Amino acid sequence: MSAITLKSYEDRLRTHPSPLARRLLKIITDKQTNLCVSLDVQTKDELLRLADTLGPYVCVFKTHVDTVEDFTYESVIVPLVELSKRHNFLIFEDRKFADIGSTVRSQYTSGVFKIAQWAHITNAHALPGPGIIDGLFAGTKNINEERGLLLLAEMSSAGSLATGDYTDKTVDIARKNTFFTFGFIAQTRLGSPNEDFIIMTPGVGLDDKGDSLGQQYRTVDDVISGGSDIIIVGRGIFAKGRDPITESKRYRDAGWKAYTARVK
Ligand code: S5P
Repeated sequence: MSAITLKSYEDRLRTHPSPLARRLLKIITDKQTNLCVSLDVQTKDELLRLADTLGPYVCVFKTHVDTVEDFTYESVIVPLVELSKRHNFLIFEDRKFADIGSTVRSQYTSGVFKIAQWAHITNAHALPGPGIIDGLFAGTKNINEERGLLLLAEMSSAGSLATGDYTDKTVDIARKNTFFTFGFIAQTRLGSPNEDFIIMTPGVGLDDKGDSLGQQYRTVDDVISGGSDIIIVGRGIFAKGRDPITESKRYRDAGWKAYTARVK
């Protein structure tokens, strides 16, 4: 893939249509990190410990709170939000909504997790059509802080059906509300050159090629030179035998170096 030239994060934060994206671009610029760590752990102690120790190196922490076995709102979300303020990172609940607007609105705002209350970012499949964005956006009505949505336009897993026409139509759907839908989970740069979607890319690993369940990894250089804005890394940082602090610094440095080369 040929290298893509894009404006700096700092230039983009002045003009981005989404308040959440402007806040995110400011954090990236101030902390000089385009690393999102995927906190895929099963206990609240591990989640909070990692959020505290790795907080300085990331712009975003991505969570799957439904996999935390001892989850309670008070013991997980309250301290996590506190840590997000202390270390200046955003929280991204990787919920991958995929239902009709009315249902996703309830899933986003209610139940045990009340995602809209605390997750600055969440994501959704475009499969149900534009009503899914309307439903989620309606869920932000009484929230007095920036909220943003990413659509899954492409996936990292082998055999993904989110390609070609599906990806193009996902971009079209995102265009209907760029105040809220600020970007994509994707593997490539999407949107036209005069648009500014934030691309967050999972399936990033410097030491592995994939796992036994279909995950596929690309290098940091490959992903950022291809026009992605933020790398999402999970097991590259946490897998057994790896030191999360050492690996976070390594991915942060690699991500920033690749970005600096891109904006030159
Ligand atoms: O296409 C995708 C989209 C997502 S959000 N591929 C992914 O792997 N993800 C998520 O990124 C996945 O749910 C997991 O939480 C993370 C990748 O984790 P890793 O351990 O493979 O880096």
